[in-house]
Amino acid sequence: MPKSYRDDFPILQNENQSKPLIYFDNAATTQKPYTVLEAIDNYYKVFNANPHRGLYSLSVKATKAYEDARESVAEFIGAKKPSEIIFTRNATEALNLLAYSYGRMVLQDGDEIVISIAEHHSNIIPWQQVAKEKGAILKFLYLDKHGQITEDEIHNKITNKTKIVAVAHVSNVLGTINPIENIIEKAHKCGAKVILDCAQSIPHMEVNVTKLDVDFITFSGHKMLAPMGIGVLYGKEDFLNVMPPFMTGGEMIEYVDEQESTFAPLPQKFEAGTPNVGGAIGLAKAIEYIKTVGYDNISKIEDELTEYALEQMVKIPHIEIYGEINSKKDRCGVISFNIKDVHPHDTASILDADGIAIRAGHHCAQPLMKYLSLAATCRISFYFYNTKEEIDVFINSLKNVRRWLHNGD
Ligand code: C6P
Repeated sequence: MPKSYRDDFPILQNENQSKPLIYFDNAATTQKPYTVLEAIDNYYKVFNANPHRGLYSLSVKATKAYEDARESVAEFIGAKKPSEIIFTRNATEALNLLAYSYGRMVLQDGDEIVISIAEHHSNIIPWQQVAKEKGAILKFLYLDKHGQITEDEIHNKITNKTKIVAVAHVSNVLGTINPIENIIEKAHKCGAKVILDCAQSIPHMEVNVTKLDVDFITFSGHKMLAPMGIGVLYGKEDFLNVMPPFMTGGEMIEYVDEQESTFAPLPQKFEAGTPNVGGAIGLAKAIEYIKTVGYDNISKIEDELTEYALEQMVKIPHIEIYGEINSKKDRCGVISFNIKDVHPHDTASILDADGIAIRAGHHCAQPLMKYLSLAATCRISFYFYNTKEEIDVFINSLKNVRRWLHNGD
């Protein structure tokens, strides 16, 4: 990997616990390059103003930057129009918007919503809530022993009763890439709409909404080099147009009377209140950075890192890895594992003492944990700025975990 990528990230020059920082928690959030940090800094220093409201030049500039960011996102994901891009706080808010606006609008008693057992809580709880309210039924696609959703599951669970299918493109626990083309095809044949949670895919691979013919996608900026507090909902214009607003207030109206209001057209209808202009500018810069590195390059680097890590991890005694261990199969650089007789929190703390940041816990996927008969796992997740040298340090540290705790092997 050219050294220059790493040099672009100020935090990667720092130490953690007096050791060089090894950041392996990229599925939780990614680090930010200088260009993104500088763009946000410049916005607040040079043209901070409330967009869409002011008639003075500073506000016009802020409005233009915010709307330019929307255009960048639209172009990046292959949307037909910028107005199909709704800025939210994060993927969670985008998924809630869909459940409470689209879900409430279309679901009736006995209708079915299909999700997978590997969903993040953000793509489970909103559907549970709306299903209860509407008398709809929440059904789950289960996984085979490799962590994959099978053809049979898709065939059997998605039926003419299904109104909504909402699945993660990539699992945040197992790193599995789901068979989304087949899911979209089956759902559309049955007249259902498809929501893809791209929180864990879009930082690493191309997502083109037009090629996929997907109805809605959601993602968070902070998992793809942008700041926290900016997320995206993409929706096909025809659906967004007929959906009721999720939140109401300033910015999203056309006219407000004492008892009734009319709403602004897309995208403002779904963006109540002062938006996160700095966040949108940061997201546009992050997209620019990702394009410069290139998805082909990102995949190549991450596939090599995943293969290198898995090859060595499987040889460590007492380790159990969950999901697909063949790095060539449909999987990304997210690896969940446990060390026998060691609580994942202890593993994470011991690795932290060596400067390595990993996540341990249920990863906001408790139904998956229960399905796999696990309480928690350790999880490492790579981004293109990670290196094989970092994996070497991690493997050494991992080998010492049981020794630390048991004075044993
Ligand atoms: N997963 C993780 O460590 P927010 O928090 O709204 O930015 O993203 C929610 C979300 C939705 N879907 C998937 C597949 C996700 O992985 C996440 C966030 C983080 O795995 C934080 S729990």
